[in-house]
Amino acid sequence: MFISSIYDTISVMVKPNHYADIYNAYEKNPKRIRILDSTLREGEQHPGVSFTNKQRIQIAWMLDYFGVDQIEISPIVSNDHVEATKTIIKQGLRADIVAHGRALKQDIDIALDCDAKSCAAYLGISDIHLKDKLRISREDALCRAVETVEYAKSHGLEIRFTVEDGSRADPKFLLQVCKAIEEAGVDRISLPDTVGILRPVGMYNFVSKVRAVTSVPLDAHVHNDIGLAVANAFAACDAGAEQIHTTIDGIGERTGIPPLAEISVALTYLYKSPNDFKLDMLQDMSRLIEAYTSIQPYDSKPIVGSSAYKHKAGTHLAAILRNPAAYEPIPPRDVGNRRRIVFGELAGKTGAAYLMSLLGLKKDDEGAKAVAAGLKNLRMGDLIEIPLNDKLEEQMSGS
Ligand code: HCA
Ligand code: CU
Repeated sequence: MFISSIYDTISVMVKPNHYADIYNAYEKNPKRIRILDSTLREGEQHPGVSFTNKQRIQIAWMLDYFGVDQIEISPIVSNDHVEATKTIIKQGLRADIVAHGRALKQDIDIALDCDAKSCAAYLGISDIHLKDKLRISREDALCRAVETVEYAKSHGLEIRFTVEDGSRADPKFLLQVCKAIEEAGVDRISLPDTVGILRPVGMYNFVSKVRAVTSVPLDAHVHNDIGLAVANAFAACDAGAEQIHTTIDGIGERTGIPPLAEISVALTYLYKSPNDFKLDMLQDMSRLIEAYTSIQPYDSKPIVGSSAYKHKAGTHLAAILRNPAAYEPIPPRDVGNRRRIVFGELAGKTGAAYLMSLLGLKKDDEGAKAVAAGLKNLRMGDLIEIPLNDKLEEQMSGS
């Protein structure tokens, strides 16, 4: 009796995620992981996506207000993109605007023409890219990489260099290129898993190898072909990368790259990275991209999906009505989403009683049982969904 009451007291004092936090915590002073958002570059490589310049400018403002560190755009694509890049740079946003292009002087010139302070150049370094895409030798690639970096630096630009398809390149050549561009003065190196072929420990090893031979800040650019992009991005950070590339809703070539929502929420809540993101903008940003692309995120998409905060099974409803943290790791309002209760054949007695109280009916045990049985008999699956407004949430916490 006495022991169980001690346990009861302890269990109410401890925050719901406390023990999970103990498992997650692996550093006393977590380092800050930055975000580069590439919705305007990688995102526009998603099939069917092409923003207008007005939309590009609005997206840049939103990303900046949200708190990302860098925003990437590719002025080399078209005159429209040049205009968009120039205009976005003129806004004087807090985030760096990175002009992305190939490892060619002519692309660096376009970045300069846009008055960019920061640029990114990519060059395939795997044998398949060298032989079948670029048709150049390793020596040529090495020269081109160094010359591009030197050219950008001599024109006063910050430059990130991307060793494209680096995860499939000969590690000896990868390290040779990284060391050579470091010597040439590169400001950051992006380590991409361009075709999404690594598992998390593979990404860890890939980044560790480069981390061991250079002190240049490293970016993780990972693709989601097998669904491991978010996990791989964090594995890269464990190995020393300090900036993750994202897009809103994860749009990008093929299956895309890590979504901004998952990365920013995990950084804040699971990695305790000291960023200052306005997480409550996340669902609105996702809706904006949906409106501009007609790509609807799947309903169970983490954080921003329409089902991410729906509760359905009777046992879940019973717990949620007492304390939403029972089935919500992060409160929906923190990320701009809303809690919804689904009433249907799984609602059970507690769900039925709650539904009755919402409809102004007197709650009684027998009535609730009858309504629960009625919902089950209808065999209609989900009958209604109720988004909880402030008043209902208050009532819930007061009951
Ligand atoms: C591309 C390739 C790239 C570049 C990544 C980066 C990749 O489409 O240009 O510049 O960091 O996945 O390797 O997106
Ligand atoms: Cu990519």
